[in-house]
Amino acid sequence: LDESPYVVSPALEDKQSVSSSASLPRFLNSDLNDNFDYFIKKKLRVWRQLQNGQWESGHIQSISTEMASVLLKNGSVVTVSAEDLLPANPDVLEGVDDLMELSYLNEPSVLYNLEYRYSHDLIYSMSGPVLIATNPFKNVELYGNDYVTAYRQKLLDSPHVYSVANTAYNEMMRDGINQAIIISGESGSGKTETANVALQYLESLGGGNDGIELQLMQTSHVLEAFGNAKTSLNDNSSRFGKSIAVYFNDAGNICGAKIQTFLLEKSRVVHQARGERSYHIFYQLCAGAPSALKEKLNLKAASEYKYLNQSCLGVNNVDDAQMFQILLKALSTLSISKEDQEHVFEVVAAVLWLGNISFQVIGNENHVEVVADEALSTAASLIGCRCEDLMLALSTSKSHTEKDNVAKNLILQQAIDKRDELAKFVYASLFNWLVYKINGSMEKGELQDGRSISILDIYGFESVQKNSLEQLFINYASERLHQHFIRHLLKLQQEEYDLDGIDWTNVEYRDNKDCLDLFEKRQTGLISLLGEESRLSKTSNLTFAEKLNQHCKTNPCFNREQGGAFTIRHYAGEVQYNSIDFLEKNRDSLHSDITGLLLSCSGQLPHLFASNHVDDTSVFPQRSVGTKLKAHLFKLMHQLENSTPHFILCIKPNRKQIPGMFEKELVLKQLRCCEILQVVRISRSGYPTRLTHQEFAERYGILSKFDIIQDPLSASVSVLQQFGIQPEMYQVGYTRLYFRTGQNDALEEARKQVLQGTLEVQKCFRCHQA
Ligand code: AD9
Ligand code: MG
Repeated sequence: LDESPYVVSPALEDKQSVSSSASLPRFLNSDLNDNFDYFIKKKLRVWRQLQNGQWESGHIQSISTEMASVLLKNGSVVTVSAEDLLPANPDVLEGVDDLMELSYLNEPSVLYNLEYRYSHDLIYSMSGPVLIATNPFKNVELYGNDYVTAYRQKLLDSPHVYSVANTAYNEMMRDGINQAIIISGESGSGKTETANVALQYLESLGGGNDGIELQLMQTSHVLEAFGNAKTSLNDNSSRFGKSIAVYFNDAGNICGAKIQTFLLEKSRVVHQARGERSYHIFYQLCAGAPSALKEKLNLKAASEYKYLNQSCLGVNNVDDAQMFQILLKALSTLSISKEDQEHVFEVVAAVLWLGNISFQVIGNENHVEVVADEALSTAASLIGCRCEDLMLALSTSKSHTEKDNVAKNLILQQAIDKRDELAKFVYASLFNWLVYKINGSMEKGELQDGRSISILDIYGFESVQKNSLEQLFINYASERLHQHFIRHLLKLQQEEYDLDGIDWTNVEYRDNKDCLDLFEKRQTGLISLLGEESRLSKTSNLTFAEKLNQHCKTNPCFNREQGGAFTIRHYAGEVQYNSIDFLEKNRDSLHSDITGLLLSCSGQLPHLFASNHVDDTSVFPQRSVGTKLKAHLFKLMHQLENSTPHFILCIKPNRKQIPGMFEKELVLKQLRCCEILQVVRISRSGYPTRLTHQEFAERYGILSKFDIIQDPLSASVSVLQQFGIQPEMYQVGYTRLYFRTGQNDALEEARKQVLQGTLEVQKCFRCHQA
């Protein structure tokens, strides 16, 4: 630090926030003026921006008003516009734990710091209150019992998920307030792994005698087998959102846990894009089922099933058979009986066989009938119905006319859709049922409000080649969570400073409110319009696109494209969506004859799924998928608003999913989307400790000679002066006193000493209070 004799005002450090009015280079602006000679004399390091936007470091040789000579690492000297330079940090700050410690906070310095750490396998860094986790794409030696113990005992304090979890735990025990560990990041950035690491820490806190902590980790094996799949962005992509709340008793031991899941991507069961797979469980079952089970389910190799052999069958470095063994163990640990496990696999196999059911065209009107083959008979036997009933349900459709129930014959595409509808319904119901069963086995007793830590792992932002309703919903959920991030880290703090009248230079940031409005506006937002178009008859994706355009064209995040396509400018990038299938997918209706078929089944689970469906639709008959998701996210936000948040941002360092590769521009894009520099800036120049005048006077009044009842403000200020707290280290607001980090430590210490040692002062304190 001794190379850096000046304090840089946050507003002047960064390229984006520096005014260009002065004639000096931006990094030597105004109050740095006095240090100009010093900067050159010391030949301090700078970053120079290259044509391609990247940055290269060098040392300043000389500088004029507009141009600077810079000595580069390779020994050459270049003369560049001083406009293209930013100050670099002194070597002593290389690889600091917390970006807050950087003397110069600008994009190249932050990137360099993260890259330096990444190359030393230091994948975690703090950026003020946010933990940044850069995906190593390899095993790093940072986990396990020894590390857990070291973080618990505070023998280690470098940034880590363990340390975030430990803070959450301590705050929960101290304040009696629910905590939330909110993990964000784009697809493949490491959210699910990070959530598992956090869970591992909580697990180590131990439970009572009921072994609940042992069950916690096993939940991931089950949820990932049934809810994760290989996508083009991630070999183990979560196709559902998840929040797991771990509950504690007064002694601080785990006493229960509860999982909430959000919207599983159903379409994947019947169709996958190029290079992608369906849910892991299908391949695991085919590869790993013991022979008796294989025989019972009439199982073939994965390649024999049409739902699986569309594009890709294996995942690099993953042994599906071995994963199946891990799954079986997890199901047993979670107290799912052997009998129930068999029912589960019957449903999984039934889905596979349904996919192999084929149709043949009969008659002149292109009507179809189901081919009576092995696929039909196995599927029927696995769900527990007669072949004829299944044939009828898939090749005809009952229309309820006033007079009679007339069965209409279907054409090929209608029959395929109906078959797929059945497969998707059964699979999604199975997933929800598993979550329900797991919750049942982890609910050990009364769960107390204010004694829980939730770990949130919602799907990450996605932009793929063909973006459909699945991506739209995933990105909507991502926007919702991003708003929470912004609100807590950027908005609320600054609003409070503003309202309380303290001296504060506002830090600008991009709010995603417009984008959320686009989705959520009542009646004219995307979710409402989509719901309405799905409900009405004679609508199509084109009428939807037209309506959307009509109501949203003035929204800055919306753009209509050709046909039924449109573009949304998300916080994490622009995505073009094609609305073909939107209405169908959003309606997500189940033909009544499919429900009827399942209700008549002897298979325990299919029957249960159908009756649950009937119950649900009788409560909310017209709810579309989008409306349900919106309601679910609102409920989640409500829970989060009542919890103390702890943010973890996962960063994907390269698109290839390989270790050791740090693509700067990709990382920068992610840091920018989450306004990380602004978060650090606000934390650095902010005042994390706040007390109302009354609270301050009551707590530290015993250190003051003034009467705190009569005049709390004078009492407070006198204490601050008495302890030599510098004026720039605190601010006096209308209602509160604000302190920079650590500034009240001296007061706390003095207070402790007074309370412990000086009776006389205590008496005096009591008489003040009286
Ligand atoms: V998605 O939005 O669900 O598509 P995530 O959840 O953000 O995505 P995930 O946790 O699945 O990403 O991580 C992707 C892959 O990165 C994992 O399968 C691991 O191979 C790898 N990864 C992530 N974090 C770590 C880690 N801490 N250590 C080792 C990791 N590997
Ligand atoms: Mg995930």
